Amino acid sequence: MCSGLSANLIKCNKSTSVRSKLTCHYRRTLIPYKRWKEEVLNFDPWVAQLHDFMRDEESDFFMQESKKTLVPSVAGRVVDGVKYGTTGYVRVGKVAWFLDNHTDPTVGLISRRIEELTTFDTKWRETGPSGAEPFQTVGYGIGGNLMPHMDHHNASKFERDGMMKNSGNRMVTMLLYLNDVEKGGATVWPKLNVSFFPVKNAAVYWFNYKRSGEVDRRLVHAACPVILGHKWVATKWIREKNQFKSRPCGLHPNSTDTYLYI
Ligand SMILES: O=C(O)CCC(=O)C(=O)O
Repeated sequence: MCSGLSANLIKCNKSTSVRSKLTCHYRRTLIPYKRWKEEVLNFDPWVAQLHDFMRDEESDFFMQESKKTLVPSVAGRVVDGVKYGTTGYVRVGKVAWFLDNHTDPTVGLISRRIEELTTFDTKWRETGPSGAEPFQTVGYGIGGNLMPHMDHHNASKFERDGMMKNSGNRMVTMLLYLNDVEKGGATVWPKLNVSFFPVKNAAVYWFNYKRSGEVDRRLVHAACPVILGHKWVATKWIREKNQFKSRPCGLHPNSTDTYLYI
């Protein structure tokens, strides 16, 4: 999957009815005149790419600013007796965090852009329920990767993490690709046979939870090793609780999302 070959082959072999749903269209936003170019990578469950979601200078800002505070990722590791992550996966890469009230307005601007697009509350708040986490950037060097995992936290983290109690779990993942990678570094969803190779300024998003509130395990994903160059991404994890108006629980376990119909 990391080479992209099997995913391309499978895409071609998909039935016409499935392929007909992999559309490109303009996604409406909360701002009446604003649209984003969206390409459906997988219809059910939904995984979609937004073309040119960022501007060069915005992506460059995140990359350059991250370098000042990067620390090795703890994902999948045990640090001071605390286990981070849901399973035995490990990330080989470095991370930095950006609060929305960062002195540079770019951070708040991109957060608001995601809010306009998704209609979800994307604000991180120091106290009380937050709509989302601060941005996390990840820098992967050659060989950098992240093993297959789901993004939601497990129950034990739920109990000890104040944000989990106040804001709920990670409902949506929005991945922003900050640079082009010379070789490797695809994000892959093995159960869906989807591979996405980093494209500077693109964003990809998906729902980790079904509308029934059940974790959607089909969305297990991984970051393939970088073979040549570096890879930089920024992630916004949108939390569940504050989205109850925009994405209410479904009336039956298989309720789908109305956003699928543009
Ligand atoms: O870097 C990627 O392509 C995926 C990152 C990811 O899955 C994560 O940070 O949870």
